[in-house]
Amino acid sequence: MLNLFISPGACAMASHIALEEAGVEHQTTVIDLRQGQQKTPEYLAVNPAGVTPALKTDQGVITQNAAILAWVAQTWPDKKLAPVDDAFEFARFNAFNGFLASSLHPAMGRLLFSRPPLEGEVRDQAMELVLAKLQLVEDHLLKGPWVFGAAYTLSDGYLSVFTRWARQAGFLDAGRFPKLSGHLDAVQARPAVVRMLAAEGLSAV
Ligand SMILES: N[C@@H](CCC(=O)N[C@@H](CS)C(=O)NCC(=O)O)C(=O)O
Repeated sequence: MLNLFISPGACAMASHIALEEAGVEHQTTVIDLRQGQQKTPEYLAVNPAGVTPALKTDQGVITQNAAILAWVAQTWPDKKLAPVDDAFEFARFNAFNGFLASSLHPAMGRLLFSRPPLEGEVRDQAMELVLAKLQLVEDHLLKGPWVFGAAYTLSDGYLSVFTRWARQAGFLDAGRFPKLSGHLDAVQARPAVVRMLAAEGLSAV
């Protein structure tokens, strides 16, 4: 059976949502990041990079949310979780996920999870960078109602990880980011996401 290594509330939620949306049987294994379980020999044998998520499949382990999302969408094409039949549209799906992984996620991670926490001008600059990236999504990348328009894709669940963090931290201002705020509400209302949140012991924010 598929085994997804997760850390509740962390970015592995994107892959967890994907498995729930696909409706495939899976189990989850919790890696407690605060306890440093991502650096234990047992987990490093699964993912030597020492981060979650990692997905154990019959063929081996897949790491990186963007890769797991593409694999889920391609493995269960009938679920229509990404435009897998159109090379151009699928490239755009991967480009959006690449932006989340390589741009928005690192910027938010630095702002919210730096230890020791950022302070003063350094924190202000980190916040400006995050707000500029959210503005890019608000103004250009999020077509609405879903990222690519009328059809929900796994990019929507992935984006919601970061807007969830932003709302929890108090800077997903619905006045400045009306599309992103409405998008997060819509994602959190999906049955698959409700199941994911319950399985991770979380609530909608
Ligand atoms: N680009 C990777 C990022 C993975 C990542 O950084 N995961 C974080 C949680 S959101 C983690 O496990 N951090 C633990 C650590 O850095 O020690 C992905 O999307 O899979």
